[in-house]
Amino acid sequence: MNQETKARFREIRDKVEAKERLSLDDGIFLYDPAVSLQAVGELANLVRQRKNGNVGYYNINTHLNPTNVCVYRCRFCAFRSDLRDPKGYAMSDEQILDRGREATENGCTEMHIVGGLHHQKPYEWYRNMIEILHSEYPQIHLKGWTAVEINWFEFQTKKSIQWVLEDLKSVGLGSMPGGGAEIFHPEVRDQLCEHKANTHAWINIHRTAHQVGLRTNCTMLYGHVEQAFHRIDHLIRLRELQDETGGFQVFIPLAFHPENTKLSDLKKPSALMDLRTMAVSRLMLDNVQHIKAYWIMLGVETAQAALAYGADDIDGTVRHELIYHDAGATTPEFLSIDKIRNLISEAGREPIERDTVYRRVHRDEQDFKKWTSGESVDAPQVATL
Ligand code: V47
Repeated sequence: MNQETKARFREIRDKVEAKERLSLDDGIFLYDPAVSLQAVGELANLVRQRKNGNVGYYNINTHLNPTNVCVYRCRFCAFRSDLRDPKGYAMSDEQILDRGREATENGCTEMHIVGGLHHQKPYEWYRNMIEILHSEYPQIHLKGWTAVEINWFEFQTKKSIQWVLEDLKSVGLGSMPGGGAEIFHPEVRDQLCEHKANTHAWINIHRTAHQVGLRTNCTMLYGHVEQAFHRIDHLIRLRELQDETGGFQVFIPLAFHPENTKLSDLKKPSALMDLRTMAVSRLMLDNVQHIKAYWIMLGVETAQAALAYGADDIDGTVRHELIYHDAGATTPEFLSIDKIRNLISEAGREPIERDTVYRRVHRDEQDFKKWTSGESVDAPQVATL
């Protein structure tokens, strides 16, 4: 770094050390290639250590993508299908319940449920899925439906967001994943997915979810047509909602995978870009407790490195993930519990199993499939809404 860059970086480091909030300009500066990635990473690592100690969280989870048929045609998506396409599918209740049984046998604490917006399936189909899974397998936490799906249910039912969320909660929805956020700035969003839930809708749905007592996650899809300004603008919009509600548990930066998408001419972001985005996210989102390095999309090695660049969580063992694997991800289909624990230990962190809402999981030593959730892993003021 030259003298000028060093001096500007020192200003930012002083702010971080003093726990002062970073600005839009600070965030954009941290993306400047002239700023050493190592230096940005070290600063993010300081914040990670301050917030979460020497720990790497994981969970035991599975995915359920009940249909890939979708009314939208997002340009970054390789998963969606038309109804008549041979690839198109929609799962039966029996297939869905089978997944619940398999998850229980594998000791899963969480099922991550997202899919397409199938124009022939009414709201009741989506609701029923939550209801039957929850009544048959009540111990599994159902983290389901992104804001994009909730927006679609609002349209289908002609009811309010609050009504939809309370209705789903009443049949067993436990929390919401962070998908569908992409990039909020309209200059980019309109190029990626002009028809689906807009930024206002995404933010408002998460706000309402927090108000009705559902914790949610948040994401950002990077490495396509956006610039540093759009990424930092996105992070600041999330930070503002978090100031208001405190309902986000974790932020997950999602690296774009171009294969089989309408943007397949673009190159996948580099590992260096992945690590910088992890670190900048940790630094900008001073009010979000956890940052997740989703190993499925980063690859195991980069996810391990990310634990020294601001991330404190690497998601779960994962089974049946389709969104990234359809887009060319070469990561394994799942990781065993031993593997996930080892990769966290190798990165110098203590592996701790958490449940979806960041409570420590205690497993029966004789039978690992039996477990209970204990105390929150977070400080009390962060753990409660
Ligand atoms: O919204 C879709 C992204 C998201 C591609 O909440 C793609 O714990 C890259 O949100 N290349 C869904 N990204 C996944 C998601 C998620 C993942 C893990 C954990 C959590 C959580 C949430 O995946 C979509 C979109 O932003 N996506 N296609 C693609 N080709």
